[in-house]
Amino acid sequence: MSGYKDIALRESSFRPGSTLCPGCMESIALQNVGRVSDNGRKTIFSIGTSCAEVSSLAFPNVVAWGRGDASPDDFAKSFSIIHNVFESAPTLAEAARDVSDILADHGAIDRPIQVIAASGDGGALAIGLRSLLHTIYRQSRITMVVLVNEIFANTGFQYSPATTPFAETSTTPVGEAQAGNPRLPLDYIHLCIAAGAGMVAQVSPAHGKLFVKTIEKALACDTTAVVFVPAPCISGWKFDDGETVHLAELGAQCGAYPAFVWERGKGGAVKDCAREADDRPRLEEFLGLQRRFHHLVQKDPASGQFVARPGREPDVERMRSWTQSNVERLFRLAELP
Ligand SMILES: Cc1ncc(C[n+]2csc(CCOP(=O)(O)OP(=O)(O)O)c2C)c(N)n1
Ligand code: SF4
Repeated sequence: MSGYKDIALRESSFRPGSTLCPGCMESIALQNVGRVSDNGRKTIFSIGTSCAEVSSLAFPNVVAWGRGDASPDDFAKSFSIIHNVFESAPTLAEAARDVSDILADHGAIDRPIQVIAASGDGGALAIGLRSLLHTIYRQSRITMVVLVNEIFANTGFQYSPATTPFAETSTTPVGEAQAGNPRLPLDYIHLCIAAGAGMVAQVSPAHGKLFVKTIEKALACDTTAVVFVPAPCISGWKFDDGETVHLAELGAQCGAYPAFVWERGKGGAVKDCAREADDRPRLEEFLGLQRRFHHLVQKDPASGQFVARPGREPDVERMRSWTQSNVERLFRLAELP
């Protein structure tokens, strides 16, 4: 394992020039993944259609990937990226892994190659869930990074299987018939463990060192490692400039998406999120910072705190009980060997 400072000073393969929204967590996450993976191994990166892809690979205008001035002959610095359709990032990564391994077995290359795939939660958990589960099931030695902004952002902010209950999206509107998203999110961490992943984590760059160390561990995993990155989306979640990292941290601490790292054979842990609700930050503060929950909470002028809107108390209580069950679920999953 490398030192945090050493990693922080590396050159990232995710370079300036993308057209991701300013303040997008995906940009921070990819910059960090790009730094950790600058470790002396050739990297093959497979990315499915998503904000991160359309905003960084609009050839020939924007190609925000690469290893800068590295000589094309420098194998250790070399970087390849495969753009692919929405649902196929893990499958193509698996193919790249297999070809690399065959070339290594036949002596055509003498250095290890690392293969990383990335998708949004729509790509990985809706249309691409089958691809992801089968890549895991086949124990392909890839690192899968799922950027979870909880929506299909680049096609118009539709809900996904990762959308938080009650969130307003373009396909789960707030109205008389429903108060935002009526569904519970898919239990995707459990699914990946059950499918046979070697490592499953949920962590964002708001947990700086933990994020970097988790990506480093995932790259060293000898089967499929899946890292879900909670990714506050300024345009879809509708929060103020400068709140991206704060929201990522608050959401983790209040139980909406606790930081979690699990390794097969070793078990896991929930980090920076208390099991008891009273020991966590108030859920209303997390909701109040995002206009996708404007129908649930409002600011109390007297206390300056966010509180349930009159008549919405039962919905906020439902959110609280979902959050508690979410936290309990992760503590239980952490105990799996
Ligand atoms: C087979 C297929 N269906 C639909 C689309 C259109 N499409 C492209 S990106 C996208 C949504 C991506 O959502 P997500 O994976 O969550 O990434 P985000 O845009 O949120 O970053 C959709 C529906 C497509 N490219 N291919
Ligand atoms: S729409 Fe959301 S996920 Fe997409 S680039 Fe903007 S902030 Fe990032």
